[in-house]
Amino acid sequence: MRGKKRAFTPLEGPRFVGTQIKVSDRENGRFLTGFTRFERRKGMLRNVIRLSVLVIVGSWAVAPVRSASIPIENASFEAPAVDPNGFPAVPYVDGWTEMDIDPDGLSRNTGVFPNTAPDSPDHIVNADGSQLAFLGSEQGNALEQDLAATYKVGCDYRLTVAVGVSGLFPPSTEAPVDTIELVLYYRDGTEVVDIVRQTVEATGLSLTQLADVSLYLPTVRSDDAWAGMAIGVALRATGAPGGFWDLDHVCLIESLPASIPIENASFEAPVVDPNGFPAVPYVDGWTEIDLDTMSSTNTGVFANTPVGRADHIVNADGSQLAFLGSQQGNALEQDLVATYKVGCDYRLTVAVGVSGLFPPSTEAPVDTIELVLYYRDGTEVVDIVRQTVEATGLSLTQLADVSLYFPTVQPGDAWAGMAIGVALRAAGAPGGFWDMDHVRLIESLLDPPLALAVEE
Ligand SMILES: [Ca+2]
Ligand SMILES: [Ca+2]
Ligand SMILES: [Ca+2]
Repeated sequence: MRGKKRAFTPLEGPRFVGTQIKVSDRENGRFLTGFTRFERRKGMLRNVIRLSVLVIVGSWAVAPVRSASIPIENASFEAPAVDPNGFPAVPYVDGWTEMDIDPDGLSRNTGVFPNTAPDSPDHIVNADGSQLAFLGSEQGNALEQDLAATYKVGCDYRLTVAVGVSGLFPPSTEAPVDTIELVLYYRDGTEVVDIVRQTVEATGLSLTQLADVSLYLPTVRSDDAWAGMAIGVALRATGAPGGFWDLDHVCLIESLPASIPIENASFEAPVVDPNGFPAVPYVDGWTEIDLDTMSSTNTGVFANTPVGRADHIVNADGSQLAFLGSQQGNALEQDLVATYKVGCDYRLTVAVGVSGLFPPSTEAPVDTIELVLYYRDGTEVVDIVRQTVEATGLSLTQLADVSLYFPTVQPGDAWAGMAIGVALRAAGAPGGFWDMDHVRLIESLLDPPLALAVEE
């Protein structure tokens, strides 16, 4: 494109003609790419450039790159290439460590084979590329690979493999049913240590159509032994001898769950006057559903007491918390800017404690609160999922994290694409107060563990 003249028509405005150059945008202290020569109003070029910068930044903010495919060597088992004029299988798999218990030492329990011609009755209709792997069904046979990538703190992982069964020598589908395991492991020294395993049964699998099976590893924490260690992938036979599995298209997706913004999530506003009464009956950013319609004294914020005081909350986030009267009907609600995204799952977490002076009842009937995710049908609040939390066992000086898990949003769900609603509702009798802090909503792109889905 260098030196070549290009014409473009921005937003049906005046026609700009020119070559691409850098333009200094002094107001924002940076260089932008633009077009030099243009007809008519000069100001509009600047506006168009600004607009395009905004659009780019905006689209990053809305859809950040949050998941990535982790490279796996020979993930589709296309190597070594099988000679089309020779025997239609090779007992080796490039890039993988073969655990092969072939009693004759010929490595015939693991290898690769080419798919048959499309008109052949045993053609695998959804193979990836032109070859697949075979794996003998007897426990002890396996394919393993230590990846260059490592388990990253804050990320979760999904391993997916396309699985089928040999037409000539299928694994047993009668008891004891043959199985394989998908495994994610790390190494402690040289020893393989499994982190998660998913067992897959031969029952219902096809010889001509592979089924995707998945293994899910939840968010890696900094204190996990595998944090920062090389990722290990294993596909292990765990059955009896005599059968063969077909494997293809091993895929590992790494995803960084996103934190969804919640206004005043830590209840630091309005700021409580340090020289005044240590509580305010209002909560910025939240809709207060308060049974005390006159004075709003059932919902508000309060300042944590100083360190060393008997009622100091040791793990408060920031310097303030919210209080919520225990009587059913009191609640804090917030309609977020973010929407429920198809394919995502959500975890709402709140730090909860009880008032030292007026704790909710821990004797029958025990007071409870509910964490709720909702959407609005018009103006009406429609609960999607609720989690009840009892006052029993909660502390006045140490908050406990309680969570609501909401699995994958499906395309047909009424709330798909709707604004996310968060509610914290009292569901008990009057007389007590709950302490709440640090509301968090995490969105993850990965499904929870998939059940084996077999398509006929
Ligand atoms: Ca393949
Ligand atoms: Ca082999
Ligand atoms: Ca706080």
